[in-house]
Amino acid sequence: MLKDRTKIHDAPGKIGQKISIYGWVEDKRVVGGVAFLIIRDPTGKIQVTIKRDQNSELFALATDIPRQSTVKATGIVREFNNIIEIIPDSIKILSTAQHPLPIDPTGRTEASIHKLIQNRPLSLRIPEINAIFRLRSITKQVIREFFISKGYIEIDTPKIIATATEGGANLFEVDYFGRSAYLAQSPQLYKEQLTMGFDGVFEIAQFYRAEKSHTRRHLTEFTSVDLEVAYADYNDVMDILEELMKYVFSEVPKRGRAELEILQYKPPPPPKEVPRITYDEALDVVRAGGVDIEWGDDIDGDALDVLARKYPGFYFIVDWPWDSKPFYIRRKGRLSESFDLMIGRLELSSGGTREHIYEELKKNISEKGLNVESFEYHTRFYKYGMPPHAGFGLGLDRLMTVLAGRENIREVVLYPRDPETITP
Ligand code: AMO
Repeated sequence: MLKDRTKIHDAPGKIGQKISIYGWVEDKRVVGGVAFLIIRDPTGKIQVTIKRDQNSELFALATDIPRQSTVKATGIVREFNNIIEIIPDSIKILSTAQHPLPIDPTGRTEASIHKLIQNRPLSLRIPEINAIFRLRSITKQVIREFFISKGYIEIDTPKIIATATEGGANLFEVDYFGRSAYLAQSPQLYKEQLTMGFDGVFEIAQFYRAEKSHTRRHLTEFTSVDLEVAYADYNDVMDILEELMKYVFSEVPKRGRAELEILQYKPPPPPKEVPRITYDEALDVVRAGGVDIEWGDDIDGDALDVLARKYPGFYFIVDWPWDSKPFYIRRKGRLSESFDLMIGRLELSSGGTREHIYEELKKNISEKGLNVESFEYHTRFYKYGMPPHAGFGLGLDRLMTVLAGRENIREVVLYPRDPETITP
């Protein structure tokens, strides 16, 4: 099949030639003695024209084909009245679509986001939805390419783990042959350990948070882009993250031009320079905007609205109170060497310098009220020459909402998981 397949977007270059296309019947019209099939594949659509008086058998077959059936059409490509069409000498039905369909894959009748997700494979026949996931694939490729160009090593860390990394809450427990195990919330501790032998490591993988959040930016299974770099501090990795954002927001629109055209969307331009404001400065902005906020509070709700009005693009909030950050972040008095990368109201990434001194790390663990012994499997490596290191975790799904111009994180994830949904 593949050998004789011409992708539909290549058909206009083959006028006068005989080609075979494979795709689905998006639409069908019969006008007098002429049947018009609109056949689509992921690359585009084309008209297939069959005249009754030229081929009555094919005409009968074409008029009977249920829409959305998958077909192979073979024939000569021609241009007529500025329309590229195929005059088929054969049409083969490869798989018939049963009606009624659960959603309208032409996208003309709008379906709820829930219905689209429940019928994800079929929804991919809607050009906009198909374009979102192609753009996601392009984005992952661009990110991977960036990291590889820096010499970082792609790693795979376990998703079934014995202890929490991001704190005890939000953990999915699994029965591991009669013992308790958990789904990984992030690759945090493993990626840190691996800086012992590599200059930098990255992973793009799914992680799990048992958060009963019903927002448009939280999932229970999300994809994280993680980086960890040896001999680096938080300023160094903010530089890398800023460079990554510049690269992604300039490369993705170039390589995903066709997809963004279908979506009729222009992502924000690559940032020129990303301001770095301290947590304390952020509180000043919030208070000046008339919102009450105590030192130590998270910045969310109205406070975030105020901040996003002053900084509608990318910005870092740095030096968060140590109390608000996990044990692995390096402490700086009552503050920490940490950052969040924001775009407007949306947190895209967080990271920081890690504590790499064995005794200090153990102190951090106990000050967070965690059991020092249960982290010994991890902390023991810090006795053997762990380099200073820093890194970040970037939410790919959230990033995709910005790149594809979508409001809801569920629109950019093929099979999203939230507290209510674990099917399909
Ligand atoms: P954090 O918990 O801030 O940090 O997560 C990093 C980024 O991952 C994304 N994210 C989520 N996206 C969708 N649904 C969720 N439930 C969800 N939770 C997190 C966000 C967030 O900014 N280990 C640290 C990172 C590090 O320091 O390297 C961590 O996991 O975009």
